[in-house]
Amino acid sequence: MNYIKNKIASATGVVSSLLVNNAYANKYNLPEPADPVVQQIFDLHMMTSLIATIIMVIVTLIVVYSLIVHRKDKGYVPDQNFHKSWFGRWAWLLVPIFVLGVDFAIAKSAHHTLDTIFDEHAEADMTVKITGSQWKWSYEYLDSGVKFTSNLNKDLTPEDEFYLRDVDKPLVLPVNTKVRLLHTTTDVLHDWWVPAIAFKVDAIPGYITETRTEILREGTYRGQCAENCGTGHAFMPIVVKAVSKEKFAEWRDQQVAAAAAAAAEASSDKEWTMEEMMAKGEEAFNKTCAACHQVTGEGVPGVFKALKGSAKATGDVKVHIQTVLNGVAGTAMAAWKDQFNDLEIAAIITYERNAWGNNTGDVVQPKDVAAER
Ligand code: HEC
Ligand SMILES: [Cu+2]
Repeated sequence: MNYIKNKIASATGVVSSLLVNNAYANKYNLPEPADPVVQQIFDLHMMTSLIATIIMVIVTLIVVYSLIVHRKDKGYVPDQNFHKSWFGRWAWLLVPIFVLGVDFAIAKSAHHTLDTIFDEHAEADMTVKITGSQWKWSYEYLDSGVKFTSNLNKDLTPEDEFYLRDVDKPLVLPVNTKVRLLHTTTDVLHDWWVPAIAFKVDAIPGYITETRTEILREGTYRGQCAENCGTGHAFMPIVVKAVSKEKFAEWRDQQVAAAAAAAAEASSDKEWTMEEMMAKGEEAFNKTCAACHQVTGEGVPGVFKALKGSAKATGDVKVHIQTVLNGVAGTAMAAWKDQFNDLEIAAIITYERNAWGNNTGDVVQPKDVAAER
């Protein structure tokens, strides 16, 4: 009995969320809009759902009425001359006119929304370039030069609320600011999709596509890649943290300072020890390279080469450095020179040359990497 009561309650919830425009919090509906264009899309969705619901109710009532009243076993005799009556003649014209009227009512607002979405001259206060790769997102704030990569948070388990929906570094954006989002990818089609704050377009290799957002409320917004981009498609979630303009400026300045400090460290003359490089290298490798080469360095036979015992990872250091800097053309092995500085690449290579029994004893220094760039 309680089960049925609950079912009725949740069905009522769905219907009322369709009928009542501001039942945003309902878990059966689209996410609560936090951007003016998304609000328009949401309103369109509510309007079409309402129209569809009304039509469905009317049609269902007519069908049920006919099933009950027009039964042969009740002696009902079909009207053979319906088409000769006034309604029978004019219905062929009136019904399509009515349907077209409904279509135009929807098309008018839909066209307005599409116009807003494809406005090529839209103003923006700042621009973020978003690059999809198998299987992570990289962000670059073109105004301040801040850039970083956002990876799946692998520490969560299926019991956690945001399992597979959380990242190590979220995209931080200020509220009430017009942000232009530029989309591209380094490999296959991806699609940066955060439904509460922005409409979506495909990210296409070799092209730049564009969307915008103007986040109205502070908070955390989550999304996913919306183009099937390979076996890791489900493991490249998106998290956007919207903060006040002041907090954003503070965060941005911190990032700029941290990047400058890291660059200074990478280009200093310091000779790094094996322990320092192994620790740095292991962290970076597990975060970025293990997706394909695996934490064990054994790769996936036939797909991702093993680094454990590999001739390249134990042979000539220069060739090894070149492979990591420039990738291997025509394979999934990307060029990493733009994503890591010399220190990071030196650490990763030192790790690869000494982990998993690859005991070469080589400690690669940042200047060795700089020489190969
Ligand atoms: C998207 C999957 C992927 C990721 C991520 C990846 N690799 Fe690779 N890597 C490959 C593939 C595929 C090859 C084999 C290329 C070929 O056919 O020569 C390869 C080859 C290599 C080789 C040469 C191995 C050999 O024996 O020829 C090295 C070294 C290497 N990768 C290092 C790295 C490092 C360092 C990282 C992280 C910064 C990394 N890879 C991230 C897919 C990947
Ligand atoms: Cu993707």
